[in-house]
Amino acid sequence: MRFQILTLFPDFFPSPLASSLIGKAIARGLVHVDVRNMRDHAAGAHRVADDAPYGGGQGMVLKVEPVVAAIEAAIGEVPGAHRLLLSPRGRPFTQGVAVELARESAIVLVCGHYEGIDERVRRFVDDELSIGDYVLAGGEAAALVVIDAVARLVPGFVGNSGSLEEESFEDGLLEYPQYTRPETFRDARVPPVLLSGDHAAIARWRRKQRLRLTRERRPDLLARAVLSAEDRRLLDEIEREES
Ligand code: JCQ
Repeated sequence: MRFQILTLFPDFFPSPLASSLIGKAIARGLVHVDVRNMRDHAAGAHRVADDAPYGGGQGMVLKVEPVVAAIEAAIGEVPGAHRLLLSPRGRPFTQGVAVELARESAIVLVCGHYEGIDERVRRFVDDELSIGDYVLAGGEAAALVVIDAVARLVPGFVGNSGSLEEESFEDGLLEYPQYTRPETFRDARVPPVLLSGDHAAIARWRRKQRLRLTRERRPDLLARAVLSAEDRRLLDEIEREES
């Protein structure tokens, strides 16, 4: 899997990409990341990549020519790469989108900046993605989020079993609570069922915790979750325990 990041701030990337499991995947050759400075495609001795907005207003706008030249250079290197623009206006980035993107062999990530990017850039990308409803100073952190979520789905990535469960985001429920040693920490005990060795009881407890947490914290996810008859029974139990 190959990523090309197009940015005005290439210094943003080396240490996050060298760290953790992404760094390991890069070192193993499973994932390849190139960082390209769009300023190298800007014209003139001063390589100016931004300009004042037509019509007036605050701040600066990223110019269309250096961005499109950088996209075209990236496609010249990797023909057929999927081109993405990160922006608050994009299609919401979800696990489902990460699964779709993991099927691509190459992805170009364009990092916007300033008050925005010249609108005419948009016809030179395949999709525009938002990682959430907030405004970042630039698209760099968003590009790292997308790379992290997609790269971990690449077969061979550490901890990726390549299971169907993982790839479908399973059933759309939040995960159950996890514990490890010690058994007691400042009066907080590990739930006894997890020490019981009763695998069926543990599986039931975990499922119920997932339903309880999703109901409490993310009713929007619960409404769309795939639930069995047993899940409905567990949800009834949870409701009865509450009242
Ligand atoms: C991405 N959620 C927020 C900021 C304009 C392309 O135009 C712009 C891009 C950015 C950077 O991205 C984000 C973002 N997902 O802020 C302003």
